[in-house]
Amino acid sequence: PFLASLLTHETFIASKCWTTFIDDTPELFALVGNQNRAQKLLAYLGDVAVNGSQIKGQIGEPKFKGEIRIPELVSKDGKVIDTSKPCATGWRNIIVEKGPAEFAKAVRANKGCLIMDTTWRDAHQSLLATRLRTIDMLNIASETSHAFSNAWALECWGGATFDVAYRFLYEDPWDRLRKMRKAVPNIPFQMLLRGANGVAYSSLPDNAIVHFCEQAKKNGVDIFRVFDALNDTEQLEVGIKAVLKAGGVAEGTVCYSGDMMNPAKKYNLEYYMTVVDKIVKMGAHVLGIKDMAGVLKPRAATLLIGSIRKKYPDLPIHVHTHDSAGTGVASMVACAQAGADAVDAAMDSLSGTTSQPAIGALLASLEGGDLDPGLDAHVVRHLDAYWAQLRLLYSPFEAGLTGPDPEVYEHEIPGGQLTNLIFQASQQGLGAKWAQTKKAYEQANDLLGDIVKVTPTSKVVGDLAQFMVANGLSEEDVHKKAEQLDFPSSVLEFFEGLMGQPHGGFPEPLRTHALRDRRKMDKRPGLYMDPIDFTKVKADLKEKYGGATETDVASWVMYPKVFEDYKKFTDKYGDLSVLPTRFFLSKPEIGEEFHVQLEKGKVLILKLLAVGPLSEQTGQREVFYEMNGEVRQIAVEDIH
Ligand code: 3PY
Ligand code: ZN
Repeated sequence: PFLASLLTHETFIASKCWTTFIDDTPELFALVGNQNRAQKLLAYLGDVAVNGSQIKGQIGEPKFKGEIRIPELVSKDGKVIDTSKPCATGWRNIIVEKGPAEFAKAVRANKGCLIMDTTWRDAHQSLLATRLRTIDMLNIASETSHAFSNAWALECWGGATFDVAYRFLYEDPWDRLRKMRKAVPNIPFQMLLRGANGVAYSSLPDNAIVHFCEQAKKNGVDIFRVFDALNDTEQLEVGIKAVLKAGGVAEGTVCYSGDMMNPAKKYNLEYYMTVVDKIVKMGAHVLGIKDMAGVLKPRAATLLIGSIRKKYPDLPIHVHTHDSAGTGVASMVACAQAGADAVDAAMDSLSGTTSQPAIGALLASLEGGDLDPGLDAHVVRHLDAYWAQLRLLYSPFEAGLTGPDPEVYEHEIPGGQLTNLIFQASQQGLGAKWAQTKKAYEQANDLLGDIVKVTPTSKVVGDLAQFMVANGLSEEDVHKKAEQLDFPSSVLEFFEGLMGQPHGGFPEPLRTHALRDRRKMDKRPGLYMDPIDFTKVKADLKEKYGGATETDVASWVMYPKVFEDYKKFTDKYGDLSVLPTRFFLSKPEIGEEFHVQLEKGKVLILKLLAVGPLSEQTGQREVFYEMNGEVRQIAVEDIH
């Protein structure tokens, strides 16, 4: 049809110059673009119809099969909120109009304790293997902008969402950021940055972090929670400086580990105060406390936040926790009472256990008093009707957690990793081994010198624990056989110094025995690395892909192989981020109609008509789809 329209187009017939033809007649080329996209989309849908979804980590089909209902938001005084347009008021306006320093002052002057909603980042990272897709955030974006107009921020980017978007969802995380930003103009967007590791799993050259932060700020991030997994302040400084240079709000963060109230433990109040002092000196606008495992008990919270507040009356404090043991609300209330300006929580349906504490519970605990977060609990509850449906839609990624794990105070496994390890154990039928893995995690941590555990160091401890279980090694065995053992690569990278320097140094002689003739870095890794040649990277990518945006460059620098695999996938199937999640993860019923909006005003109406028999000759099946009233046939290889 394209060639026919082309040959009969009056401009073409009039033989106008070919090169201006594209500019003068964009509708024909848009048509071709859309047909191309539609064809690629059909290739994916055909694959799913024959072979099922191949999304990694997916077990079974979504439990939610109906049409997702967008709830009406009703305020506590019974008013229906008009969500046809996003809300325009919110804390972001202060950041945009007056800058990060004035934002910090304004939040200190605010009486209540603000809430950051983590639903779009940490909640699904901790409960649903980070699989939440862009479309499911955009579908509720306008409602969210109203319900959370007085929130500190939406945590919606960074951490594991960056590589998982490319790797397993075949989405461009930058595209997600830009779309979310457009849909939610009023609430600050917060991201999680792993200091000198960026959003990767070990350090990168300093200029890669600078470039990445510039791009993140330009594309929509306002507040950067910058942490280092070992609280190595030199590593942390790389991230904080990059954020300050980019003009973002720098939330310099200390990771909380162990039990401050137990004098036998390594990390005590004095230790934390020393790290805080250094973060303040670096010029961070906000201090973050990151309790990634949910081990900050209420009494410790009172002491820690109280001490920081006393020493730094003007410094905004923002606390993050996980509800693994079920003490999240109690701890966040204790933080608020001790002087925290903001605490983290998640939408009720995506909260609890390894995720953040429930917003509803936190609002109920603080409402009406001096610390009232200033959100309408009624509205938030209505909004949660959406997330209740989504939790079922993403049921294939549930880890099967049954309740709180008070043992977290011993093993100290971070929320996201705890879910992940339970999932892996259940997949391998290692029910009994799960208890062993937790114990081994504790032992692995001791072997490594009782380190702060969060991405990427938590992976090091987890890998060593699994290695010990798989090989039946005790702590003593590891010490004795260290010179012969073939340690996991993450353990060797940690020992090399690629993740920074642990407090109190590396364990010896284990480090030397494990490394043998590998290098030892005793300064931060960035000092050993050559800067990235951005001009060359850009030219190389341009040559390979015919074009490269600045954000493509940032992604390639962070994850070259992941980026290239993503490009291969989209070359074959196109941009699937527009496909509703149910049909991304499972095939429709025969004859069931569904819609895919390629872009504004371009909707495909689709219906699966039939899946043909297996051809012995080709190993393929014919799939018949109806698309906008026309029957389309796709030949798909049956991989079963
Ligand atoms: C991450 O780095 O992805 C984390 O969520 C750490 O808690
Ligand atoms: Zn977290």
